[in-house]
Amino acid sequence: MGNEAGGIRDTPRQHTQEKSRRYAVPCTRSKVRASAVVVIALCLSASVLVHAENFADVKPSPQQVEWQDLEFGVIIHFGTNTFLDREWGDGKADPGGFNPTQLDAEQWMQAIQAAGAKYVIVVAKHHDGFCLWPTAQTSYSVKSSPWKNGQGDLLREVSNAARKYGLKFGIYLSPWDRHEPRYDNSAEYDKYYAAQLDELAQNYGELVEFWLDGAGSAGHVYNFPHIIEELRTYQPNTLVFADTGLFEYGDIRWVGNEEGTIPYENWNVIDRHGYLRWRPVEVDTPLHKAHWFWHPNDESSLKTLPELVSTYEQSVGHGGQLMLGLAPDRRGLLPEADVARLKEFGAAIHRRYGDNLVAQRVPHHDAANRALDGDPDTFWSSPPGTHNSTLEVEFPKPVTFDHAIIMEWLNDGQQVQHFRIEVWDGKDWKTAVEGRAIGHKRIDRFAAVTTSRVRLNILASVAEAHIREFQLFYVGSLAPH
Ligand code: FUL
Repeated sequence: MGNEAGGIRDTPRQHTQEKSRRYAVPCTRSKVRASAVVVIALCLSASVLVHAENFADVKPSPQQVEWQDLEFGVIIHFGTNTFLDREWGDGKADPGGFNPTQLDAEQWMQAIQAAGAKYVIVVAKHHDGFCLWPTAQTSYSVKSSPWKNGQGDLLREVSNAARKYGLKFGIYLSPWDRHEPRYDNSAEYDKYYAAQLDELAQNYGELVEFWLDGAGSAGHVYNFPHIIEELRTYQPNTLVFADTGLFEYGDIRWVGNEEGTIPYENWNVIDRHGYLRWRPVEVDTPLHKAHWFWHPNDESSLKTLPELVSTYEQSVGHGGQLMLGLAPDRRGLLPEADVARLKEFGAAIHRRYGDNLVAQRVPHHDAANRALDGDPDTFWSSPPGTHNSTLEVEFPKPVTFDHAIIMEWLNDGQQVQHFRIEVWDGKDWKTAVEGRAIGHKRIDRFAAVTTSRVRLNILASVAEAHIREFQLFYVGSLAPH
């Protein structure tokens, strides 16, 4: 990989660009080795030409399938920044300032559960280097803070609480470290980072996701191949999130913005410098606009309910994963207003998508029922060898709807490449929605229609279409739009 020059950025606002910068990894090859590598590369590319990969042939791993089903997680930022009104700490904060007096991880989990999220990522160490667990690698941690007289372990508390509430648990460990003196020596810092990762990977149970963030690291050399090997040794099923700069190491890709939207079309397979991989997308966005950490007098930045619903529809509803940023306050609690908003959010999603009108259909006990039964664990396959097919729903009396959810069974790859939702007006099929990618979940909004016949018309699928669910809803004036 190339080693792009660039100093450490010092303002959070710049980090979106930072994420797109490339990390450097060590390169020790001699010229002789380099020519051998060229010969091997030519042979490999010849065999690649013979066995050309096709987008449609690439399938997810079982871990990716399971992770995509989670749909919605949260990421928690808490640390010395919380007490200093900062987003990016400079690494000089006194651990003595970290003293939440009412910390209650179960309060966090209750709010997270009410929002409908399925997993929790904790920022174990942010760019300031302060560690929320009593690591043996540095004293710059909760061990040196007054919280629980230096006896606390925030990761233990959060991982226990998460599991108690049926939520999966994961970790963010910032590579960029503004406190650790070894950061200036790449090889030494690699050892430090890998040792911390070992602690996290071995002591807090199964990690659903490991967040590898590129912010701040431009120009620094890391031995990521080794670091990821360490992680995989103890956590073979963890999915690594990686932003653009760490493209090679990720199982999940960054969406490229922090606004909470996935631009269409969203295909799960991407080209990684000449080879194709299944890389589902994750959308990270904070509950408070542009703030990952808690700040005093910041109530006005709390996203409104319509904003959150729109974020949901443009992330989960565009076939991706929503990662919502939450920030406990100086008490160690999620602020009451945030808790209330999370609860409203969960309730609003349930209200909009809790009453699937397809349940009112004329029952036909054929294979198509598996896409209409409201159970995403069953799916309908169009007849073998087909590249187009239709799935029709008939109602005993006309129903009115204005939203649809379609879910594709992805285990065998993303097959559907063009479809329409069509309604029968008594004479003809009229198009309500026309789209390309479906993917894990697709939510479409359209002008309300009233009909007793509707169909999903798959105009093109690479192989048989596999549909887990085709659902219809009337949202109407349900606030928010
Ligand atoms: C970014 C970081 O720089 C932010 O501070 C935050 O942690 C976000 C989730 O990732 O890259």
